[in-house]
Amino acid sequence: MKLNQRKDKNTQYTMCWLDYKRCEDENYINKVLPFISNIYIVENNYYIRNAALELKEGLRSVFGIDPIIQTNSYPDFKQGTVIGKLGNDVMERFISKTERDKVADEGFLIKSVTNDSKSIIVLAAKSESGIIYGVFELINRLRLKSDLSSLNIIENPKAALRIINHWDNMDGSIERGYAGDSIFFSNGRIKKSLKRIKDYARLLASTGINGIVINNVNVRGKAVWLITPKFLPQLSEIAEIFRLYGIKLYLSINFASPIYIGGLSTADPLDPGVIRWWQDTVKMIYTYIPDFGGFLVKADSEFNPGPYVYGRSHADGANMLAKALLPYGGIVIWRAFVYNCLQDWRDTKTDRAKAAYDNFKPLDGKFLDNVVLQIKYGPMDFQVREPVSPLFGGMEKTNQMIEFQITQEYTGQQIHLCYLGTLWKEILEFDTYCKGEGSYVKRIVDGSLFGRKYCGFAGVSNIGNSINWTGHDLAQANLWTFGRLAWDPDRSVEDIAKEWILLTFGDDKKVLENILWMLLNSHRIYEKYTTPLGLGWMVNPGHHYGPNPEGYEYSKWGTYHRADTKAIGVDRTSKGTGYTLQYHSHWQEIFDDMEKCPEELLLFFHRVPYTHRLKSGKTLIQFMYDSHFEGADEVDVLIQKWEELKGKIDENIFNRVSERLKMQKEHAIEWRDVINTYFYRKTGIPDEKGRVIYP
Ligand code: GCV
Repeated sequence: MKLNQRKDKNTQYTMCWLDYKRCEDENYINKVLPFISNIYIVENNYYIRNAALELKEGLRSVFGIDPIIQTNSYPDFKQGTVIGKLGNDVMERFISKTERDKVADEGFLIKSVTNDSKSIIVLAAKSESGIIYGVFELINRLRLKSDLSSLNIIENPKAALRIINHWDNMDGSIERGYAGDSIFFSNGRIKKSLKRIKDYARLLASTGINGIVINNVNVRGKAVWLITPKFLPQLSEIAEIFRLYGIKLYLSINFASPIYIGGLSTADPLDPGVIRWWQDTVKMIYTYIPDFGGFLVKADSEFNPGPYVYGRSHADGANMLAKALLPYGGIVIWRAFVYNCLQDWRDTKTDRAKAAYDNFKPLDGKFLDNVVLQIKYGPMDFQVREPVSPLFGGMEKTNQMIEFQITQEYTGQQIHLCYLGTLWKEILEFDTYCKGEGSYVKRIVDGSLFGRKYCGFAGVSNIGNSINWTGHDLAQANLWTFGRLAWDPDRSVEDIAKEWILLTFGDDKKVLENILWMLLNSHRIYEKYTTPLGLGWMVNPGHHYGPNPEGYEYSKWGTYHRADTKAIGVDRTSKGTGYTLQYHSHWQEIFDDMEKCPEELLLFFHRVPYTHRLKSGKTLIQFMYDSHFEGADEVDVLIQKWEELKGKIDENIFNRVSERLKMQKEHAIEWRDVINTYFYRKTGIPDEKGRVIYP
C-alpha cells in the first residue's frame, strides 16, 4: 500500500481556522463598527501591543478597516475596544469587583459597555496570556457575528497545563508525523526562519494552548545537545515567539545526558555529581529562557535510559530533576508510558496493559509537587478504542496529565478521516469512581478532584510543514478540538466541531451540516472497518499503517489478541491477567463480567468464542463480518457528503480532501477484506449473508 506523503514544497501554506474571510454582511458591519474603530491599549507593553496588533490584523481582514492602536493612558473612551490588565485604573472604571474576582490567571473578560454616547468593548485579563486568548476569542466572536451590544464573557481555562508535544527529530523528520517535515528542525539544526513558527504559535494560542515541547520524547543524537549553549541561543528566540502568544517552551531530555554531554560515568539520580550537573544545566537554561517550562522525560521505556538502570525508582529520577527546576518555577513532566516491550507474554499473567499502573501506583505520593505524571489515555498505546487508563483513578497524591495523540498513528495517519474529539470526550467523561460517583477523568486532569496544581492535557502534535499543516485538511479539526477541550473539557464536542467548521469554511448551512456529520461519525466508521470490540493493533509493524492481523511488532511471543480457531481476545479479568483489579469497584465488576462489559471493549477484557452471541443476537464472528462490511460501506457516505459540497468549498481544499477520501475508501476495503479473510480462515465459519469475504 502506497502512502501519500506529498510535501507540497514552495507553496504558501494556509492558516486553517485563522484564514480570515471578509465579512459581507453590511448590516452587521454597521452595527459593530463603532466598537472596533479604535483600539486602546492602556499600558504599552510589548506583549499587549502584539495582542492589539493581532486584533488590528483580524479587523483589517474581516471588516476591511484599519483601526489605530492608541496608547494614551486616559482617553475619553466613546467608541472602540479597550485592552488592558485588571487592576489598571482605566480598566477598573468598567469592571466590578465581582467580575474582577472571577477572572483567573490565564482567563479573560470581554464585555460591551453601551449607552447613548458609548459603544465600547472592554477586554481585560490578569496576565498577558489572558489578553492574547481574549483577543482571539473576540476575533472569533466577530467572525461568528455575535451581538456585540450584549457581550459579557468571562472565560478561564480549567486545567493549568495545556501542552503540545512534538515528536520532531533534528534531522527534520517527525516520528509518527503525517504532514510533512518539522517546522523546527532540519539537517541537524534549528531552522533559521521563524515565520512559520510564529504562525503556528498564533494557531495554538487561538485554541488556548499554553505550552509546547518541540523535540521528540525519544531524545537521540544531536537532540541530546539541545540543552547546551550550542542550541540555547536559538531556542531562546523560539521561546520568545511562543511567549508572545502565552506559550511556554519545554524540552524533552535524555535521562543519560550527564554521561553524553557531561562526560560523567553515571546518570544515577542519587549521585552528587549527577545532581550538580543537572543543577548547573538548569541554571544555564534559565539564563537563556527565563520562563522555561521544564523537562518532558520518557525514561526506561522502548530503549530509553532511566533510573531503573541504577536500581532507582521513577520518583528518584523525576524528583532529582524537579529539585533542580524548582527555584526557577520549572516542572518535570514524567511519562507513564513504561513497559517492557520484550516481555514474554506466553505467561498468562503477563499483560502490557498492566504495566503503567504496576510501575507507578506504588509511587503515589512520592513525587515532588512540581512533577507531573503524563499518562496515555488508555493502558496500551493510542488504539482506536481502549478502556481509560486505571492510573487516572489510582494516583490521588500525584499531579496528572492526560496524553492524547492528535497525530493519527493508529487511526488512519491523516489519510483516513478520523475525528478524535468524540473519543476524547468519552474518555474525559469516564467516571473512575475513585472518590465515589462523579469522579470523572476530566476533574482529575483539571486538578480539581484531588486539589492539585499542575495537571492538564498533553497532545502529540499532528502538524508538519505541509501546506495545510495536517496533511488531511479535516485533520485540522483534531488540533483545534484538542486545544478547546484542554481549555474546557466540559464543552460539547459537537459545539467545538461546529465552531471549527464555521471559522474554517464559513456559515453555509449545507457545509456545516455535512462536515459536522462527517466529523462526528468518522471515528465510529474507522473503528468498524479496522478493529472493533476493543481489539486494537492488527496493523503492520513499524509504520503502523494498513491491516496485518498478526502484525504486532513485539510478536515474538505470539499474537497479542491470541486468536485461535475457537476464540479471540485476552482474559484481563480478575481470573485472567488481573488487569480489571486495577480499577475501582463498580468498573471492576462491570469489566469482569462478559455480560456487563461494554461491548465496544469486549475483546479487550475477555476471551470470547466466535460463536458467542452479542446483545444484538449476532454471533461474534457475524458481528465481525458485518462491522467490516458496514464500515467500508459507510466511507461512501463520507464521500457523498463531501461531494455534495463541490463548489461551496475552496477548490484546492475540496480536491485535497476528495483525494484522501478516495484513498480511505480503497484502504477501508483492504482492511475489510484482510480482516474478514483472517477470521474466515481461522474459524471456517462462513458469512451468514453469503458475501465474498476474501480478496
Ligand atoms: C515516540 C508508540 C509509538 C512511538 C512513540 C511511543 C511513545 O510506541 O509507536 O513512535 O515514540 O509510542 O509514546 O513514546
